Amino acid sequence: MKVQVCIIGGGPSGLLLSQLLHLKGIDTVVLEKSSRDHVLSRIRAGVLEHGFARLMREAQCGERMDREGEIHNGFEIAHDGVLSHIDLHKHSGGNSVLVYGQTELTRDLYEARDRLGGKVVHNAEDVAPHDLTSDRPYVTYRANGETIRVDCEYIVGADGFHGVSRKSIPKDVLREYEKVYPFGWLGVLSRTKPVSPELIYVKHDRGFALCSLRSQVLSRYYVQVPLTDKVEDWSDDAFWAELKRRLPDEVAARLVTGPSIEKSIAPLRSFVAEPMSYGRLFLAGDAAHIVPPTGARGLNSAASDIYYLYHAMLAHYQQGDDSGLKGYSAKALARIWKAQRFSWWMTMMLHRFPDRSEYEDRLQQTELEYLFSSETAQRLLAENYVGLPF
Ligand code: FAS
Ligand code: PHB
Repeated sequence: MKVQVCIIGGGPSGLLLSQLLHLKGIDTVVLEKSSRDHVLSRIRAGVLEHGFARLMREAQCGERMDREGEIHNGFEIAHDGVLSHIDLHKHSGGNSVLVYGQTELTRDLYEARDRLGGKVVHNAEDVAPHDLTSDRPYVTYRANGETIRVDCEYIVGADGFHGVSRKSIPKDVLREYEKVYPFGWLGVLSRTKPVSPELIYVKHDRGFALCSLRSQVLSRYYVQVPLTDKVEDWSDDAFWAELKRRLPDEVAARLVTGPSIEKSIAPLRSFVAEPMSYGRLFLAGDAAHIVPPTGARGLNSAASDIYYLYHAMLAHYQQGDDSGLKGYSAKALARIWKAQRFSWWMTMMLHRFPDRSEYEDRLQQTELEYLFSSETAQRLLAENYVGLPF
């Protein structure tokens, strides 16, 4: 097989880039190690920056997102038993976010690839990039017991945190920055009416909680749990009881509970790999960076990588201009680190840290008090949450 761009990973990053390049006549293939059903079985992000939504529309994949997604102009922070509203629309100069689940977004991308006849290979085993520093790189993978070679001009590693791409960059070239948090998020998806029309982030002495949604009949809730907890330790009843303990009374009183249709524990980490390119390999999305989901930056950070890489590839193929490819890593990292900072800040402000000093606890309380007393602080939060410019 010979293509211009070989994309490793059929998650949102890889699919979105493949779709955008295809629409400009650039030939790609996506190599995904799992089945499509497995990719679509994962419950992940729920909030899209307006920049991500714009990219989906440019990729001709925004129709159902715009029909079924919910525009949110703000969210609540619950603390000390009361709700305080953050007006994103007012404090970000008129921007908002779109609440639309990553699962549905990925489904839309797959269907768009099918409509265009895009090449997506599922169950690709032992995917391996080769000759990254040559001008004729290639990728091999195994399917039905035979090894297949994909000759290409560029390789995009969009294969997530556990993928093969980042690990293909030599150890003496790659620098990794990481912070692991001493807790995880236990998440539940339930076919129940959301407790609130807007998201509620909860700071409580028992730990963080989050009330989110996928639609008016599908709710997504999280509670902070110790890293030692296992999902089988948590019955549905135990989850609902703990969530109610952390919510303000009037919110807990109207919480509609029901059976979980998905329940999982995700550890929280902050991670960045530099550089995000090596020879003809370019990393995008979770392959290069991870944030704690507190700031809803995970999937959204992938969007700016895809935007930069898309325009860099266009400049190369349409004008023979390689400045975008040469400058991709520095440009992507500049925005990635701002998303890292914001996600770290939201996480430090809202979670319970078991080994924190009393001084640090008071500082955390002061962070919230300052936020609610200062429109400047709220503008800072809002401009990051709706998405910094690409
Ligand atoms: P992905 O990991 O989504 O996709 C990578 C793809 O590459 C996968 O399909 C994988 O099967 C494939 N792959 C891996 N190795 C391969 C190989 N060797 N060969 C071929 N294919 C390979 N973000 C938020 O904004 N809000 C949230 O609430 C949130 N919750 C999350 C919960 C969990 C448990 C996780 C893991 C992440 C969460 N995220 C959240 C972040 C998440 O949404 C990511 O940012 C998003 O999936 C990034 O998309 P991709 O970069 O495409 O990576
Ligand atoms: C979600 O709906 O899954 C979600 C929303 C906002 C976050 C994290 C997760 O900050």
